[in-house]
Amino acid sequence: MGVVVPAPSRVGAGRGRRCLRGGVCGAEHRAEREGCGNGDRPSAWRFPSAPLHPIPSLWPWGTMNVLAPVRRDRVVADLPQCFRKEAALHTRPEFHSSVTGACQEQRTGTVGFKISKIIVVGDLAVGKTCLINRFCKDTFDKNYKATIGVDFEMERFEVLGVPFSLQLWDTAGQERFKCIASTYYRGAQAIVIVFDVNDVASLDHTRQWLADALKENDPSNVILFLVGSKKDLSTPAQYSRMEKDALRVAQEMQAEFWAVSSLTGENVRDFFFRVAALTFESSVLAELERGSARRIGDAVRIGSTESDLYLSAPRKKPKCCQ
Ligand SMILES: Nc1nc2c(ncn2[C@@H]2O[C@H](COP(=O)(O)OP(=O)(O)OP(=O)(O)O)[C@@H](O)[C@H]2O)c(=O)[nH]1
Ligand SMILES: [Mg+2]
Repeated sequence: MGVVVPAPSRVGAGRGRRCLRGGVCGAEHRAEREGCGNGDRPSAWRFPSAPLHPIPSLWPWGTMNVLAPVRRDRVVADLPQCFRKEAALHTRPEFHSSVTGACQEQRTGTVGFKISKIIVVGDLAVGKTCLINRFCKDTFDKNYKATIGVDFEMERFEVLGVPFSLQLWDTAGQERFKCIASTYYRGAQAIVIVFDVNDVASLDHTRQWLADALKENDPSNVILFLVGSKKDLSTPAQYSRMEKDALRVAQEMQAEFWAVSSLTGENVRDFFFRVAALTFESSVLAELERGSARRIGDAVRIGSTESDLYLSAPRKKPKCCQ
């Protein structure tokens, strides 16, 4: 689709600008640290303005690792806990033991080099952009400026000693931009569906947002989060009424539920740490599974005669071998 993404709604300030070449960029451009090939270097590649503390232990691959260093406050040493046990992706107190073992033995394959794509969807003005900005830049803008198309931010973590990057895609909630935004849904590892805890209609609409996002992704390969925003605006009584409904929706979707406030920052950091940790855990488990599948494949090849390996007639030997 020859989409020309309109001008960004919030220019500069470290937000990722879109590829003006059109089509799907995102993860596909991650290797293009020089930008999108059209001179429009995504601004999210700029290093965060906060002081960085390169930690030597964060660089097990030495000069191979060309991404920005990990900030000290992005180090995940223990599994961050869920917000509500009733709607959690899992309630284990620690990382899966095979994941911990793989990290200790540096058997995480390509996970340390990959960038995981997280898409953030939901109705207009529910607070998607503010949520990302609170975490990535520790800022909050009380004025509403609609996101036009999509924006993205990069966040680098270190999880169990392994570098891990998240690309956070902030999509537009306005109907007129939905078509553009949905072209960026593909290849997500996690889908974050945001609603406003003070607006029951926005909770109802989360089912449709999920359905649209899953059209572009394999449901068995993505992890889901349902996030209620603007918690600061509801009274405890209003909030607890809404939470019952939200937990039900989250259970239906098999999503993990969180409630946050980007204004006060309540739960925002914990939420993104949980996203990073669970995405990391599932990436390592997938990598281990791929590794063992490869080993089983090798064992089959070693133990087989050539005739076992080919369903059709065995390949002819080259003339020189006859
Ligand atoms: N009180 C309060 N207001 C919030 C919070 N989060 C967002 N807002 C306000 O809600 C409005 C919309 O926020 P945005 O983050 O721009 O909403 P959005 O979901 O990105 O909207 P689109 O880009 O149009 O899809 C802004 O005026 C914000 O200041 C919050 O946690 N508390
Ligand atoms: Mg927005």
